[in-house]
Amino acid sequence: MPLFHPVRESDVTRAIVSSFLHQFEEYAESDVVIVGGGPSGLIAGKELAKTGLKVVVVERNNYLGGGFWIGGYFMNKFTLREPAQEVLDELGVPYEKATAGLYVADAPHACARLIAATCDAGVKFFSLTLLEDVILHEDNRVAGVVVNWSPIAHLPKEVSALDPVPLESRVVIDATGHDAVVARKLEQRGLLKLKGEGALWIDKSEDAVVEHTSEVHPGLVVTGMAVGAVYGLPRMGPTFGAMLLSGKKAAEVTLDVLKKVSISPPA
Ligand code: 48F
Repeated sequence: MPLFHPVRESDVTRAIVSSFLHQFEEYAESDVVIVGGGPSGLIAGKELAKTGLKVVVVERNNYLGGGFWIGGYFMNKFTLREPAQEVLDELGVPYEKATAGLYVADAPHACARLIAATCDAGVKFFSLTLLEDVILHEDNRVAGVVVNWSPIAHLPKEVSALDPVPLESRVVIDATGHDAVVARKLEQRGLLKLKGEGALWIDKSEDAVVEHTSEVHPGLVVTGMAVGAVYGLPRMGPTFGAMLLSGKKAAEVTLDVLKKVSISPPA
């Protein structure tokens, strides 16, 4: 007597295709698109989805977490400074005190818990999905993103010339880390000037990143290391408190933006 229920192979394919397409169709329009599934993007998504908003994360890799799986060098321990350990308390991640105000934790544990909490909050994900461009509407307001299947970037020209598809949203969050990919799309069109990331200075960088987490252009909020690239702030290396608190602030900023604007879809 077999352990598993009998099933047709074609039903396995149909289950995947119809579930994915249903979700893709539903999230062709959402309240918030977050580009980048690293720590700052995941925290922002979790906080926003908790309020009932429709949130989707677009991630070019086939896994979420960005740089949060590894702390520094090749070692999977990360640090954070007070008061960011409170976020680990919320997520249920254990940590140890290293020195006064400095904590160390297992990166895989924290990353896995953060991903799970983000899923539990209701955020949806498009993996292997690369941001190619932004949608700009009246007054150059960012009104969504243009995405493609990410392996396309590594394929021959005949294939890589495939057209991408647009995803509409009321706000876009750039959580693409050091590259600040979404903000750069605006820079390419002369709508924003990026200062570029500064050299490492832990004490200065973390407060500055949280402080500068903001709406940099109508419809576009920046979080995490993308903030450093936009505002020319020092980098902080393997300490992650600012990523978590910047993600939280990005959610607050986004809620304020959404309160101010009421954007209806095109007729
Ligand atoms: O790099 P990442 O973890 O950004 P973050 O949230 O955190 C930075 C820290 O990991 C660390 C640090 C802090 O101590 O210095 O670097 O700011 O996550 C960025 C995510 O964005 C994805 C990328 O694969 C990663 O998972 N990403 C980047 N470009 C694109 C993208 C793109 N064009 N389309 C889709 N996803």
